[in-house]
Amino acid sequence: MSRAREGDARSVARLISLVERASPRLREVASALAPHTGTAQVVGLTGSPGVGKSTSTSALVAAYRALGRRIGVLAVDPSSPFSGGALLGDRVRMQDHATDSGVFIRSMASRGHLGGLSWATPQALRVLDAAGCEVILVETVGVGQAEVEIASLADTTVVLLAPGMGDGIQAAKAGILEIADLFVVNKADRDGTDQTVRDLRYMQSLGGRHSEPGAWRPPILKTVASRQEGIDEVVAAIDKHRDWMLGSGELERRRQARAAGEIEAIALAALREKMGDVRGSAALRAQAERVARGESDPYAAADELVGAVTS
Ligand SMILES: Nc1nc2c(ncn2[C@@H]2O[C@H](COP(=O)(O)OP(=O)(O)OP(=O)(O)O)[C@@H](O)[C@H]2O)c(=O)[nH]1
Ligand SMILES: [Mg+2]
Repeated sequence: MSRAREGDARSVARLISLVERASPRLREVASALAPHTGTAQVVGLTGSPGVGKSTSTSALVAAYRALGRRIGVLAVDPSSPFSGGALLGDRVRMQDHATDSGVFIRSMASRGHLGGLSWATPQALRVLDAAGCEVILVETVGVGQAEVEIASLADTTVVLLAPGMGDGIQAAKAGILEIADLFVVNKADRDGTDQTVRDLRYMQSLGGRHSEPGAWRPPILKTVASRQEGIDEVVAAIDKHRDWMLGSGELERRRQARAAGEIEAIALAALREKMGDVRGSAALRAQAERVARGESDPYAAADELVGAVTS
């Protein structure tokens, strides 16, 4: 564990494996890591499939490394299980950085395991944080819940769009406007970039939480990630957002909300595990009989069951 804190890549990898396996040793690990967490800036990247998240992640890693910052990357694939060789293509692309000791790269699948993002990803973030990563990039595909979850995990959420994908409209539908701290229109080498920027500006002008006085107004940037163009500006905007969050108290607020989510997820998982034993048990059957006969009501019966597993 002390090796991981010094940033030893193999020790870090081992600790993240404990997270993935939901190892019983995690309690001990989490307790030892806790005093060393809280410094990393967690940056979430989300957007439709193929918009350029992985390319942008890789470009951002290069930009941060040029600034000498130690960086972690978590690629979260919402569709394949942990063991399923998640994001193999991305791993290959990230080989550019694989030999750099200032970069930790890890992919995790979010589904099929204890509530996915809500459970495992924050713990992996803690490991990377304690290992001294100054910035942690979390890439996730923007489908359904995933982008909302990423927003609750990240200090700064970057929403990527690309021209000509009808993305602007999709963004509004998916509520992406509400979660973005930064918009990046990637593939700015393509036609329709300025139209996408205008669409976003127009949607921003319609209101939302960002239109309140003193609120952060998400900037709209253009990049060609595959050519490293506009990436330094994205880094600068992310830094600016962090400064704003520090000054406004928003960072503290988000981190407390994140911690609350983690505690809740762990508590509910523990409870569910215990309740699992209840299912089909004599205790449940007895309560069910009483409810069916009208001798008790489902609320009182549920209270008794919960009481039985938590006492
Ligand atoms: N023209 C152009 N192509 C780009 C740019 N950025 C990425 N691409 C290409 O777009 C394709 C998809 O890029 P990825 O980075 O894999 O996109 P992604 O969002 O990570 O995709 P998923 O993880 O599958 O959702 C690749 O072929 C990239 O080379 C860009 O700025 N301009
Ligand atoms: Mg990708």
